[in-house]
Amino acid sequence: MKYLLLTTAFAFTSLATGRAETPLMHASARGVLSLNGRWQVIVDPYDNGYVNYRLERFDAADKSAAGGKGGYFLDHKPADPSELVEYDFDRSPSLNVPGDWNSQSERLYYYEGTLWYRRQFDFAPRSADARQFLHFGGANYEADVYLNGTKLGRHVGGFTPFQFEVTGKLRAAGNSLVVRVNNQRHPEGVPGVNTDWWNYGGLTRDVTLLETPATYVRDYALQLQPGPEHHVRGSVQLAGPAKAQAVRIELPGLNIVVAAVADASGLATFEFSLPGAELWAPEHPRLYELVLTAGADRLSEMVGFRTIETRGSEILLNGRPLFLRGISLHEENPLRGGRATTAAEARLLLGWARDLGCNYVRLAHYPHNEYMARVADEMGILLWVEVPVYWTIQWDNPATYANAENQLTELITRDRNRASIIIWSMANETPILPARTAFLKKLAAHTRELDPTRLISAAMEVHADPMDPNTKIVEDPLAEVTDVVSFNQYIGWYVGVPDDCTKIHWVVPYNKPVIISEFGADALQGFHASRLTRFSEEFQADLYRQTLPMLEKIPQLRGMSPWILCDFRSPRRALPNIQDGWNRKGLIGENGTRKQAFFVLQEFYARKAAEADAR
Ligand code: GCB
Repeated sequence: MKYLLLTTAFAFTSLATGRAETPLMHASARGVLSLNGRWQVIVDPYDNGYVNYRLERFDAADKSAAGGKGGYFLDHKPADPSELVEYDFDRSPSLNVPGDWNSQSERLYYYEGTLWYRRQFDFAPRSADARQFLHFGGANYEADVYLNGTKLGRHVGGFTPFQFEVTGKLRAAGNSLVVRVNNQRHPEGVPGVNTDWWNYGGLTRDVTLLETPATYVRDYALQLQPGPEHHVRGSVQLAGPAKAQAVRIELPGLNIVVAAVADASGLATFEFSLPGAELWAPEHPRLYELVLTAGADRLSEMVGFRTIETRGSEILLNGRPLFLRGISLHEENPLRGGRATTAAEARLLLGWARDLGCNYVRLAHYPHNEYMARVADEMGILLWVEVPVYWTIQWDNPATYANAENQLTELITRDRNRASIIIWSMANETPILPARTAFLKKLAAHTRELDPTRLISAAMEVHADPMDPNTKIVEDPLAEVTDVVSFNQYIGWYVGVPDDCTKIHWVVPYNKPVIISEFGADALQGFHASRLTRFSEEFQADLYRQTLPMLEKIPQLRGMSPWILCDFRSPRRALPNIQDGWNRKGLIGENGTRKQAFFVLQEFYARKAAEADAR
């Protein structure tokens, strides 16, 4: 049984990843200078600015011949004006940050490789002892970061934040921030080389300069305990020279002020109760201002309090059974075909989900930007979030495991104070093999250690009984460690026809809640034909009509997230005049128009909501 609220994880030390970067902190509450906007760019398909003609890295400590023939895109300023320099950021074109490069330039549409970004800025620190951090919301897939000609470090993984401390490295005027971003796919990467989504490259999320006092609140966690007492446990982690000091925790809306003292490691733990607090729930997503103060540092965020747990096949939110009326979502704005990057786009997508009648969304297949969970907190939408352990990755490769674990750690570190998030998902549609199961069980154990309060899941697969193709079995040793049993199924699209749905018999031998993580069919918005014609809106609507009663036959069914809210770009989907590079399983087309199936699901969810109200 799991419970929780808001977040937890008192094991702050295990969040350290051993990389050169400084630990993540609450960027949205700390930003002093946005570095969003136009950045100069140089497209570098042969990585000429990164390696010389012997393939030695210019920024490697042990290079032997670096500086020989080859580029040098960093901030190299020739001492000798006659020196050959074959690049010029000043005369190069620019792109928007945050933003993927593919949707900003036709010639970069399919580009997978290196692109160099440069941004210049001035900066005046608030005080002499203030600390500064450069924070990147995300860069797909690897980023090498240089400030004023010095390398700050590198980050691998396309969807999670990273930051570098730059205290003492900034100039009052003319700072030059250069980032090499490379989005090549790698067999040992996470994800690997094959995905059903667009491999958007670039600085796809906000870039911000953060500032703190010398000692600052590096992290915090608050957790509502299950039960009627509304008891909260929490902790604050300080970083800096004066760790052992008083910490104040305030919830002004509830007239709560709690005093705690951090120990020599900067950790302060505390407990308090919340008499009269309204709990966070989809119907009333009540958020309270939380103010943390330690010495000169003050951090303020909006937080909600709720518990989530399972009991047998029930999912309980604040102790009450819940049915998850969901939809899956990619981090993409279909109206312009590109990564969604802003709070407004999060509101657009989650607003469409709410119009559908959803109280729940699956953010597939990688960590979405931070706005998604913050907007979901405000709108009252429960979330499943996941890491891109997708289809086929190198289960036996320790570096691949370390990469997946690091992405998950960064995600949990960023988001564990979001009430909307109830499920951490480990993987999507992975094969039942000993190495894979060991990999995912280890990842699940790591997740529990970081956050023992939320539910753990994975989108598993369904198999037909070899003796009877209409008997569908969900059996996976991974389900031993997940709190919910989730699986994708495509009866009627990849397997048979929608009319088969009436014949299906389910075997799901677990006394755990079942969430169907995907089902669906492609339909080109505006293409009308008989319900038997693939790619027509009628076919898709019929598949939904037949699938919903079939799924309701699963006694433990407690939710679903059909595939998918909007059509999305995918290089795998080439069918001319139908797909044209888009996966058409959206309930909403690329122009924002709703397809027939949208209304079928909307009606079903209206019934489910009425049933829940009647309980
Ligand atoms: C799946 C995958 C999803 C695909 C979808 C499809 O099972 O999890 O990423 O986009 O099927 O459309 O085939």
